[in-house]
Amino acid sequence: MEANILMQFAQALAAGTIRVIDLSQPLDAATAIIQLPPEFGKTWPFRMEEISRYDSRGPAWYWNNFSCGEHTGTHFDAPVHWVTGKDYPHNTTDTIPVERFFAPACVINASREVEANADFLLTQEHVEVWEEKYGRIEAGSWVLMRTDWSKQKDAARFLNMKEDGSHVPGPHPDLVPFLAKERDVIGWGSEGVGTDAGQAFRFNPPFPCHTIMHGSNKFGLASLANLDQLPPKGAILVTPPLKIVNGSGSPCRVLALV
Ligand code: 23J
Ligand code: MN
Repeated sequence: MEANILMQFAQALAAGTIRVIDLSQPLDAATAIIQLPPEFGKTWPFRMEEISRYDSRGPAWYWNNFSCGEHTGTHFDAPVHWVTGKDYPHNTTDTIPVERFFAPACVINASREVEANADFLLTQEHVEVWEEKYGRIEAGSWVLMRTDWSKQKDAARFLNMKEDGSHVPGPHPDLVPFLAKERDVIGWGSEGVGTDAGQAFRFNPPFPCHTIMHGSNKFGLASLANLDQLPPKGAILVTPPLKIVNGSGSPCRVLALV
């Protein structure tokens, strides 16, 4: 065995003893985008236009233009995304210290509860039961809520909009300060279109995950997939957003080392 830890890492990847799991959703024009009440500004959906494909527009090359909102598909939320996080230094996609894009993950499985209730909210009690089994959530860890919601491939079912808004699971408003302040996590990740529950605009405070996580200089990951392939503890996430100057977030190829 190679003594150098990075060479050990390379060998483990080559041997398959460390596997890489893709936690990202495919990104195309069908990718669901968040629907906010009509008085608010709108995010663009993902759009792609071919520039050339080995043809008269470019005989030897294929490439595309694309456009989308920063918060499209599997994406990273920076602290500056919310008004509560606007004054932290290094709170934008281009200034967050890059070391923070590598962190361990705790995966809490709520798929059974969500099957019975699309509005299920993960509570502190649920997290404490998880901690009794797997140990205390370590400072600097991601907390990922596994719901299997990402298995809804149809955008309408994924957003689950009703007369009274979207019905998608997320964190209970009382869980968020516990994770941010008592566990000092690096951020919260969920399989829904945003980090907050679909009905979170009604909560006190509204959008508690955005308000409190970003207000504590923490991050968010939304529209995650394949959380069912992760162990409850022990995976390392790789989550670099694009280096958008003053960006509030970006689509992100989220990878887990297992
Ligand atoms: C803007 C306003 C409300 C929400 C969001 C964005 C997101 O979920 C997001 O993608 O950050 S809830
Ligand atoms: Mn977002």
